[in-house]
Amino acid sequence: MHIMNDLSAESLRLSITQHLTYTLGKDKPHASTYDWRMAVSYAVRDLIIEPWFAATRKTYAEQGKRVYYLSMEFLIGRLLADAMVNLNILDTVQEVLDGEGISLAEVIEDEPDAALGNGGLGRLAACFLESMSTLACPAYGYGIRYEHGLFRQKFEGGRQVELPEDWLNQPHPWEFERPEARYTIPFKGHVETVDGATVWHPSETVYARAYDIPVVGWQGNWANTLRLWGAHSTELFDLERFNSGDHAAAAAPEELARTLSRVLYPEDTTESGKELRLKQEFFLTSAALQDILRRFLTEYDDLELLPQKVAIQMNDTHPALAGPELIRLLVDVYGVEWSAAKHIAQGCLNYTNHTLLPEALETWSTWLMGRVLPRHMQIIEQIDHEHLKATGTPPTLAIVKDDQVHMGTLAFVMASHVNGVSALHTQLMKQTVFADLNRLYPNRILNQTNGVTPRRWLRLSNPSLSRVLTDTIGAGWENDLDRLADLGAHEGDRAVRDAIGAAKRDNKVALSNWAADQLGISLDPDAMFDVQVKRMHEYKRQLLNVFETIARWDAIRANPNANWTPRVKIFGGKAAPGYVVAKEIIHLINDIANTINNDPVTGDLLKVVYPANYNVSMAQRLIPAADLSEQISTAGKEASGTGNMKFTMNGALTIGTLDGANVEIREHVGAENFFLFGMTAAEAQERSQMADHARTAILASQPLQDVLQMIVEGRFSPNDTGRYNGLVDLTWNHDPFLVASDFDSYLASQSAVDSAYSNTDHWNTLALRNIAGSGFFSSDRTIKSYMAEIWHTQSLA
Ligand code: NBG
Repeated sequence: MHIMNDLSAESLRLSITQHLTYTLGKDKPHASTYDWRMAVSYAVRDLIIEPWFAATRKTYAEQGKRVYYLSMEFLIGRLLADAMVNLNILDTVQEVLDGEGISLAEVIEDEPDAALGNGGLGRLAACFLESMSTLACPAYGYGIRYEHGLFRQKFEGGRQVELPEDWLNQPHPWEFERPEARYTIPFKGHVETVDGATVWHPSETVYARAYDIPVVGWQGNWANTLRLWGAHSTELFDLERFNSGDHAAAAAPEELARTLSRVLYPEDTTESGKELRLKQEFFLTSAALQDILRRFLTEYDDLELLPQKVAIQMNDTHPALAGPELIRLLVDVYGVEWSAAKHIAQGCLNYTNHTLLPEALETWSTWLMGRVLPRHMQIIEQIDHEHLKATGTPPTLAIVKDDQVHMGTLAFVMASHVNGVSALHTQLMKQTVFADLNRLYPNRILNQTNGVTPRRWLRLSNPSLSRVLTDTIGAGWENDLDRLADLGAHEGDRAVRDAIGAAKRDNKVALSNWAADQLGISLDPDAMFDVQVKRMHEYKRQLLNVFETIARWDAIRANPNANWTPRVKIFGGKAAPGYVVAKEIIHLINDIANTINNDPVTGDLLKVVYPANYNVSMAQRLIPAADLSEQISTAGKEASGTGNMKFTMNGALTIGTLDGANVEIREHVGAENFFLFGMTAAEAQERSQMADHARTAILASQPLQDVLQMIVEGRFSPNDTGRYNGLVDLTWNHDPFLVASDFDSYLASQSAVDSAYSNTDHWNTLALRNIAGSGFFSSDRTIKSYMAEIWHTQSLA
C-alpha cells in the first residue's frame, strides 16, 4: 500500500489552507468555491510530484524504453476527482472540507471539463495515459493545448447551437508551463540543394512551448507526463509599432501564431481540408519529435539505438507526418544517411487506425502539402518511390496519387505495426481498406481491442457499485479487473443480486434528482433507464432509436392499460457543426421529447430526455445510472466503441449489433446476457448493394410506415409540418445506414428487453453477469498487450 494512506487529515488541511492563503491569496471568509477548488487541486497536485519525479529518475536510471503517444486529442475531462481516487485520499479530503463547511461535491463540480477531444479517439488516449501510469510504463502523451476545447452545446428551440468553450479562462492548476522547453516549428518557404545537402528555408515559424500535466496511476505509485504544446510567436513584440500607435499590428504576430493552438477541430470523422488543420498536425508532430530526439540524445549518442529506446504511437493518421518529420530531422539536422534514417524511423513508429469510414481517411492535396511543408513533400515522394519499387506495387497503391497524399498509406508504410481497435475492425481492415497493403506487408496489421480505465469509469463514477464489488469479491479489483469474474460465484446469492440492484437504483435516484434540478423533468427511478450517448452520427443510428421510441409511444397510446414496462429514453451527444443530417436528428429528438413528455396518456410509461452538452463528466453521471446501453450502429461501421465497455462494467445490459467491440463484449458476458439484433457486417454490406433496400424494408414493416407517417404529418412539429421531410425522404430513398432494414429486428429485441426488465431479480442476475464478464475491457489489458506486441517495453514497477 502506498504512503498516501498515511496522509493525515491534519497535514492535508494545512496544505489546502496554505495554498488558499499563499497561492490564491484568499482569506477563508472570502474564499469562493473556485478558490477552494484551486487550493485543493494544488494540495493534491503536490502529492503527485514525488511519484512523478521518482518515475522519471527510475526511467533514466534503468535506461528504460519510453512510449510516446502522439494524439491530436486527449479528452481528459476533470482531473481533481480522478487524482484523489488514484491517490486514495477522497475520504481524507472530504473530512477536511467537511471541517471547513465546504462541499466536496461542489468543489469537484467547479472544475471545467478539459474537452481536448471529440469522442472515442480522444477519450481512449486519456484512458491509455492513465493505464500506462498504473502499469509503470514510462510514457509521454503529446498533444495540443487548445485554448478552446470542443464547443459547448446548447439547444434553442430544439436545435443545436454551438458556443465557444473556454476552459483556459481560468488558470489551469494541473499544468506546469515550461518556457524553457520550446521548439521552433517551420512552415512554407523553399528548399534548395547546397553541396549535395538539402536545405529548407522556411518562410514562417512559430514556437511550440511545453505545458506538462502529470498523470498519476492507481495508488499513486507512478506518474507519467501529458505534454501539451501551445503556439507562440517567434517574433518579439514590436514596441516601435506599438509606440507609433499601431497597437493591433504590434500584437499581430503573437495573435497569428496562437491561432495554431486556438481551437480543436470539431469534426470527429471527416477532416476539415483547411491549411490550419494541416499546420496543427505538423505543429504537434514536429514539436514531439524534436523533444523525443533531444531527450534521447541526453542519454545516448548513437541514433541507431533509437528504435530500442523509443516507441512512437500515431493515434490515427493525424500525426502521420511523424514518418517524414523524423527522417527530415535525422537527415537534415543530424546528418544521418537517408536509408539509415528511414530504417530508424520505421523501427520507432506504429499506427493505430480508428475508422474505416471512407470520408474519414485523411488526404491532403499535393499542392497544399508542397506549399506548407515543401521539404516533407519531397521526403514523402521519396518514401513513395521506394515503397513502389521495393514491392513492385502498382501505382494504385501509391502514397501520392491523383494529386493527393494518402495519410493512411503513408502511416502504414512507415510503421512497424499497424493496429485496429477491435477484432472485427481489424479483420475488416485486412479485408477492405488495407487489403492490398496487408498483402504487401503481411503481419504488419494486428489487433488491439480497446479498453477503458476502471478507475475513472467504475471506482470514481460508481461508488455504490464499487462498494458492493469490494464487499463481495474483496479489494484490489481496480487494477486487476479480471477479478470481476469472481462475481460469478455469487450469482446464486440473492443478497448480492439485490445489492447490485440497489446500487443501480441509488445511481438512478441521483440522476433523477439531477434531471429534476437541471432539466425540470421528473423521472421515475423505477422505470428502465435506456441510454444512448455518443457523437451524433448517421452510422451510430440514433435515428433507429428515435423511430423505436415513436413506435413505442404509438403502441402505448393505442393500448395504455397493457402491461408496459416504463422507460426513460436518454440521449446525449454533439453533432459536428456542419453536419446537417445529424443536426436534424438532434432537432427531432428534442421535438419528440416535447410531444411525448407532455402526453398525459403515456405519462410515466415513456419519457425522453436529452440533456445538452454531453461530455466526460456527464458520461460519468449517466453511465452508472443506465439499465440499458444502446450500441446499435450498422454492423461494420463502428470500429470499436468504448462507451459500450463502460456501460457493461457498470452493470447495464446491451442492446446491440454485431459491430466493433460489441462482438467481444457479447462473447465475454455470454450471448444469453446480451440483446442482439440486426444484420451482420457481411449481410449489411450485401444489403446496401441491393437497389431499393429501404423501400422494400419499409413496405414490409407496418410499424415503421406508421412512424414515418407520423413524422411527415408533423405530429412532432405541428408548427412546421414539413420540418422532417428531408429526413423521411432520406429514409425511404437512401437509408445509407440501413435503419429500415434493421428496424423490425430491433423492435423485437426491445420487447425482449421489456420482458426481461419486468423481472427485477432476473435482470439483476443479467447485470451481475455483465459486470463479471467485463474484466477484459480494462485499458490495463489493452496497454499490456501494446507493451508486449507493439512497443516491446517493460514495466518499471
Ligand atoms: C473512433 C471510433 C470508435 C472507437 C474510437 C477509439 C474516430 C476516428 N474513431 O469506434 O469511431 O472506439 O475511435 O478507437 O474517432
